[in-house]
Amino acid sequence: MAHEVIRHQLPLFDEDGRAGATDDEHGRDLYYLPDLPEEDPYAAGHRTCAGCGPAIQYRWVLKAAGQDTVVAGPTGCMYVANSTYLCTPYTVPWAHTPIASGGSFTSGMAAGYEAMIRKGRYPGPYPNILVMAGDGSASDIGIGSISGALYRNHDALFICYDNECYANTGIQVSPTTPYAGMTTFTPFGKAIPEGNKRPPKNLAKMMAEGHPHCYVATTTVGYPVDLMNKTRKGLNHVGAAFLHCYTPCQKGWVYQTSMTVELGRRVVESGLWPVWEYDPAGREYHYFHPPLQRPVTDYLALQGRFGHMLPEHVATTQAGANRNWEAIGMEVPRHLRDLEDPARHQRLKDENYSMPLNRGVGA
Ligand SMILES: Cc1ncc(C[n+]2csc(CCOP(=O)(O)OP(=O)(O)O)c2C)c(N)n1
Ligand code: SF4
Ligand SMILES: [Mg+2]
Repeated sequence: MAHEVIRHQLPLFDEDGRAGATDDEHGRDLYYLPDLPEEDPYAAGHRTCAGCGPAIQYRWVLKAAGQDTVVAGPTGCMYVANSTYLCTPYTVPWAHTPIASGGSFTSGMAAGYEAMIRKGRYPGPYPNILVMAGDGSASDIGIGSISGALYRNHDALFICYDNECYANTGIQVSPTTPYAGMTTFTPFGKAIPEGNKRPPKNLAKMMAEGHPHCYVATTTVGYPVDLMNKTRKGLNHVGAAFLHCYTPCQKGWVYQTSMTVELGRRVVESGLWPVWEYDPAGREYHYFHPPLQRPVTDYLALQGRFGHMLPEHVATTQAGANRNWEAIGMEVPRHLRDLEDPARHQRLKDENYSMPLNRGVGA
């Protein structure tokens, strides 16, 4: 007789801190945190860079998932920096997979647990199963195996931690590198002054449109409660879920280490990273409308990877952000429309708070 597969239902956290508690001048309560679990299945003692966005994401995701969790990680910074010889920071079972196999490995884990529980060989309940893949893995080398896992609807959460480059091998361009983002493979120069000419692949929308039965969401490390709740929603969803999380890379992007979380908010407030959820039951998108709309320079100037941008490049980025505001159903204020004109800009390195331009990024 087949045994029943019992699944966890993780309660959601109170989310007022994202937009509801608005007692500072920017409409953001940066200090709000609800009661969070004390456990940290991603413990201190790893070897990522100071201010590493993916490490912050790993910590919040595993705090939300809890102790009854199994994790896979395809090759990337978060495999290398987290697994020095004979040591990992995980207090839960964890496996390294080849960079292309995050999806297929996790499918196997999910199918294996389900079969073992049904046959009475594992007592259950069904554990939280998740994989955290970099953007190089999830949007490029390993996208096929993740898409296959989503299509087959394995009961697991597939996360892309997006630091917008192949970081571990020396900050090379990836499909999610933004327009004008400098990497070691997209240096700026006389022939190509903007560095990277292409806009980023819209990975999360590809996953939602391509797999309409899956729960899909975007978030950033700037909104810890949103990230933790979407982790729990993805795990509670019976079937496959995909989460795309913006995670700044201090080494590759060249910014002050204390600014990781701030960047995670500014990228949303400047219209460059729409935060949304796709509900497979109603086949609907729910967009977060931030209380503040900033010019893109408030975001770009904090990072050395953009320091080479000329006025026309900044104007192009603003035009892209404005189209994003329209796509999520927000008005584009007059002053942001005006900033689509290159004549309104100076070179980015001349903006206030501009970080030094760094040609040796990732070297
Ligand atoms: C098939 C294959 N190609 C290339 C590599 C080399 N490689 C190791 S880590 C890495 C970078 C992965 O980038 P990403 O997935 O974005 O993770 P990040 O390093 O940025 O955290 C690459 C290209 C590999 N391990 N396997
Ligand atoms: S290179 Fe970037 S992603 Fe890698 S450990 Fe450093 S900050 Fe984190
Ligand atoms: Mg990456």
